[in-house]
Amino acid sequence: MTFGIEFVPSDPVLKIAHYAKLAEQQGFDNVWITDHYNNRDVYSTLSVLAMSTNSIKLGTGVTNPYTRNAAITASSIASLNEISGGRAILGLGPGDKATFDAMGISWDKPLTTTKESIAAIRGFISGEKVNLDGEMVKFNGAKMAFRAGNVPIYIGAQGPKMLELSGEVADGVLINASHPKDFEVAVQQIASGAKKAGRDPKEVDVAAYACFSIDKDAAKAAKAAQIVVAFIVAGSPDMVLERHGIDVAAKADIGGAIAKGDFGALMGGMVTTDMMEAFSICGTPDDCKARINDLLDIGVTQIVAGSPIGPDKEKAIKLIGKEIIGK
Ligand code: F42
Repeated sequence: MTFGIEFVPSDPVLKIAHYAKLAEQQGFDNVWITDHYNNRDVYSTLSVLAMSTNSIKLGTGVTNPYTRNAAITASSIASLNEISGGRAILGLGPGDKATFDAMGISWDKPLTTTKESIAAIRGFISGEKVNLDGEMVKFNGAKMAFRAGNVPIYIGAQGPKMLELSGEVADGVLINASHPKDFEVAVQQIASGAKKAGRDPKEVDVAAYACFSIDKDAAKAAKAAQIVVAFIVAGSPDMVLERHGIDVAAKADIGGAIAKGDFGALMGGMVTTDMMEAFSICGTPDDCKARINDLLDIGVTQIVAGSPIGPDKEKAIKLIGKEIIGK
């Protein structure tokens, strides 16, 4: 099992570098940086992390094939691989419609675009002249002028077809989920994609990209995760809510409270214990360890501690290092 940590560069880059260094010291294997146009740039952030750490692997968690052409992504990730001495990982997912609507980008065929982009990026990274006449991605003899070694490619996926694609073509998959019930289904879908491609499903690193909140005081840990869980509920497909026995109507209520900025209502009972249980790894080190063990039993191979990590990030990173990774 490996441990990852996610940072959202809504924080200044140097602050993230401080946390990443601490995570490396505490035994984390991977740091993942999210990519949204309105935050600090993912590759600038990862380049600073490359210079301030020594061994932790550095991943985009995740970038997308719409805002950046596949050749540009290949050049960026290969540059990071060179700067970091071979520590880069490319995490790629299709992104979401609302973001691209705001940017005036049409979000067509996300699955096909992801699949074809990965084929092109693999070609660029391995130094090939890329000729691709895909449905969504086209290249006519483009080629990188430099090589910087191999880069593993992970896919950010939740849907059945995306999970199957991950099994077919990816080195790993980052799944935004925290509960064994979600992974029971996902692991089967990944395995079916792998088998289709003649691969051993074990070749695919299955990462729980989880809402994580740890503190010695369980109530403090829960309080820090409530808002993140509210956003997850508001954005979850009905099928996922039903899988966890959560009233689908609550989604609209929580979405409404988020839209109004009514955080008092959200913190005052709208986010139920069942929701916390379904959509976060949360509580004391023992609580978190119990959930992690359940996830490992079901086939998860990497735990990524995502936002909020804990009520106090620095304390939380140290607590994970001492009480979970180090044990
Ligand atoms: N998105 C970001 O923008 N930034 C991030 O930093 C980020 C991090 C992140 C981390 C982990 C993670 O799991 C996801 C993350 N995401 C991030 C979101 C990510 O980019 C994707 O939005 C998300 O993972 C994709 O969700 P999904 O697997 O549900 O895929 C969507 C596109 C979907 O609808 N999938 C369907 C499925 O069954 O899997 C398939 C849809 C399909 O088949 N489409 C056809 C096609 O060709 O695309 C077209 C069908 C037609 O009718 O035309």
